[in-house]
Parts: sequence; structure tokens; C-alpha cells
Amino acid sequence: MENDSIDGLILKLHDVNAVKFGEYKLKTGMMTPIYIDLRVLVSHPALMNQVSALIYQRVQEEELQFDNVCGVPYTALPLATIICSRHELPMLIRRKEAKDYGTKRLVEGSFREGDICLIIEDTVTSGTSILETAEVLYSGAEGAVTDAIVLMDREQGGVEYLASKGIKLHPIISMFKLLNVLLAANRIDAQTAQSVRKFILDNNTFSTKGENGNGVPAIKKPCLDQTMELSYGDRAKLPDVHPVASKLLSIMEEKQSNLCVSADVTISEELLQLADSLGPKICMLKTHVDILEDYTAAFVQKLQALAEKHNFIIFEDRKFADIGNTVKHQYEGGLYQISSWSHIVNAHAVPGPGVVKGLSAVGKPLGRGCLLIAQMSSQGSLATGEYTKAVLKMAEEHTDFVIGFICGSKISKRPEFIHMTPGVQIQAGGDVLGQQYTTPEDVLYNKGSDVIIVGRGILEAPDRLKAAESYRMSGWEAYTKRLSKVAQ
Ligand code: 5BU
Repeated sequence: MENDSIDGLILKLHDVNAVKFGEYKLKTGMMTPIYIDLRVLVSHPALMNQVSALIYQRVQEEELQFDNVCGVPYTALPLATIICSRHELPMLIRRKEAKDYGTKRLVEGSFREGDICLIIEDTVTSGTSILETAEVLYSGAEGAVTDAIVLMDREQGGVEYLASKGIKLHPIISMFKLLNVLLAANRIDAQTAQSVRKFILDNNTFSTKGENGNGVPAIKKPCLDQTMELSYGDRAKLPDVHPVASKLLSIMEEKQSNLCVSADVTISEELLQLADSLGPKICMLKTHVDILEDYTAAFVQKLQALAEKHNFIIFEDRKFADIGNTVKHQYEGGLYQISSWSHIVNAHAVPGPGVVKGLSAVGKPLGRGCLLIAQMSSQGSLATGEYTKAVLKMAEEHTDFVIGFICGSKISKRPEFIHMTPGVQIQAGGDVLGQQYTTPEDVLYNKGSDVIIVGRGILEAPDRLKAAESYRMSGWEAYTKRLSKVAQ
């Protein structure tokens, strides 16, 4: 599903007052700082059509199999009607009350035993309305409802609750996405977005401990000693943070980007062109200068000028791994004179602390920073377990030069250290030479890393700029979601 069309829809929903900020009471009795009122949609036919088309698009993308469609009354009922009419699908209507004359049916429309019904809903908080509809439809017959599509998921546990009842919920817009789009468009301020995020995470309605006895998922109590994770901007201001780390963290906050592009191209002109076009989307550009066929000193000058113009950090992924004296020469001299232009370099810890000392002798007076390779993204990497722990210890002993790690997941709780993760693509998988990919969401939200490093995910995309924006957006969404996560 195209990100652009979802973003546009979110703004339109805000235009027509379907999304409101303030103090509202939900059906469950819970007070909420954000209210989603999609009943207004019926007054906006173009929007009705757009929403119906997006729902149907999801049906096709997921290749959902079903015999009938039912919209949860009332808001989703006309949406289901449009979809069923346009695509000639049989529909069912659920009555809210059984009529007191005639057949007393709760469901209108014909269905046979064994039929599967797709449910369409406008907003989900806990998921109970969908479950109730599913129960009414086939008098609770198991397996009769396998999937439901919802326009707006408040991300308060509905997906998990329905999954526990055997129903897969497919949300079109999630709360965190909505907040990020409205924030990026200056429709809401950062404080509002943050308070809503906190509310959503504190008020998850799904508890794995079970239900409260009447079919309503138990409300998980927010813990009292919750601590919020520091934002990139706050970490930039910590008293002990290294100047290069501080600069990078400030850029990340300002540009709302935790994306580092790995510019693995072999012609310098193409690299410069990449840096110029993707510059506004990234916090950092990673190079392998030794793969360039036409490296010149003039090239690095141009690259430095672009880093200034677009405000990004340069990271030469040199992976130093020799004795201190040798890496000192490799860093400072030779053809590339890396220390003169690259803000950050990285090193393997395998030679022992001498490698850091050698690099530091050159880089520290220039105000440069270094990342230690604690883990690698490649299959069968030996940098695991005790080795990773030893790398962490080495970093802690050299905080005047080491600013963080290349790693798969967060390995240090020190907020001054920055965790950067390569092997990232929108779809998990790998290449034929052992590279392994995880998603931005997994890296930033689940694994707690700070920066995603993306090469071919962007370089091989038909539209590199569009791909970079899509990685930036998903990276930022995952980070903001994590930021509000209550510490366990
Ligand atoms: P890719 O095209 O997104 O797979 O490129 C990943 C880049 O990150 C590439 O330049 C690698 O050299 C670099 N990399 C990596 O993939 N895995 C690692 O563990 C380290 C660096 Br360290």
C-alpha cells in the first residue's frame, strides 16, 4: 500500500474533523486525549470512495478469502456497501437490536453453514465490537470470521486481542503513523503527539493474563515507576556525550531521521549525486572509498561541501583491524587520508585496545569519533556472546574517542553511546553472500538500536529518493513508538 495515499488520507481525515484532540470519553468509559470520529465520513463522498478503495486494496494485497462481507454498524456499514456494490460481493447486515416483529433476525442477508465472512470496521480500540459482530453473525461458530479490516487502529491491543480469538486484524492506519503524519505537517505540536503516544502505550486494553470475565479484555494498569527513554535531542545535550555523537544526535532530532545511507557505488560522480539528492533525508552517509574507481582529493572536498549543505555526518566504513601503529598510518595517510574528511570511522576490536589507541592518536585531536564493531549482520559472524561483551568493555574504557557500536541490537544502556545497525531492508531476508536483513521496525523498536544503515534497499530501488523517504519515515515512526514505550 502506497505511503503517499495513506499520508494524504490522514490529512484529509484531520481536515474533516474525523480526528480530534482534547479530552473525550470512549465507549469503554476511558478518557482519551484523541478521538477518532469516522461517522462524519458519510458527508464526504469522495473520502468515502477513497477509504473504500483502500480497504479493497488491502483485501487484494492480503489475498483474503471469504464468502460474505459485513460492516460493523453503523459507521462501517456504508463503507462495506460501497465495496460490495462496486466489486459485486455478497453482503451481510448485522442488526444492532433484533426487531420485535417478523423474523427477529439479527443478521440480514443469506449465508450458509461453513461460509466465511470478512468484517469491516472503522475504528478499533480493544477489538470487542468486531468480536461481538463475529459472534452474532454465525452464532459464534468458530472459524466463520478469520479476518477483519479496520481503517483506524488505535494500537491499544485490538490486534492482539482479536488474534487470541482467531481473527487477524488488518489495520490501514495506525495511531503512531497518524501522529507522525500530523506532526510532520504541523497539524499538531510535538507535545500533543507525545502525550497521545504515552496515553496509547499506557492504556493497552489487552492483557495476556486473561479477561475480566465478561468478554471484555482486561485493562492493563500502567506501572507507577515508569521512566521515559531519552530522545535523540536530549541525549545530544548530555554532559558526557562526545561532540561528534552530540552533533549526530542533534541532526537526527532536527531532520527527524535515523537513516544512514550506505553509498556503495563505484563512481565518485554517482556518489556525489546520491549525497546531494538524498542529503535532506539522512542523518549520515556511509562510504567505502576504496571501492571508488576514480577517487580524487577533489571528490572528498565536494562530499564535505554536501555534508555541510545538507547537514549530515560522513562515516567511512573502513573497519580498521590492525595493530595500533599500522591503523594510525592507514587512518591518517595513504591515498585516502580518511581522518581529514570522515567524521566517524569504525574498527574491529579483535587486535585488542591498541587499535583504538592508534586511531585515537590521530582522530582525537581532530575531534573525530569511532564506532566499535560489536556484532555483524552477516550469517555465521563470530562477533557474538563473550566477544560482544569484550567490545562493550573496550568502548567503556575509551569514551573520549569511541562513540558507539555497529551492532544488531542495543548492547549498552549508556545513552551517550549510539547504536548503528546495517543489514536493513523493508523486507527481512538476505543476499546470496550471507548478508541478513531485518526491518527498520525490528531494528529500532524491538532491538533498541538508534540508526539504520541501508544500502541496496535504497540503491536498487527504482526511485532512490522515494525509497529513502520511505525508510526515513518508517525509521522515525519506529523510534517515536519506542520513545514512548514504558520501561519494563
Ligand atoms: P546493504 O546493501 O544494505 O546490504 O549494505 C550494507 C552496508 O553495510 C555495506 O556497505 C556493508 O559493508 C556494511 N556492513 C554490513 O552490511 N554489515 C556489517 O555487519 C557491517 C557493515 Br560492520
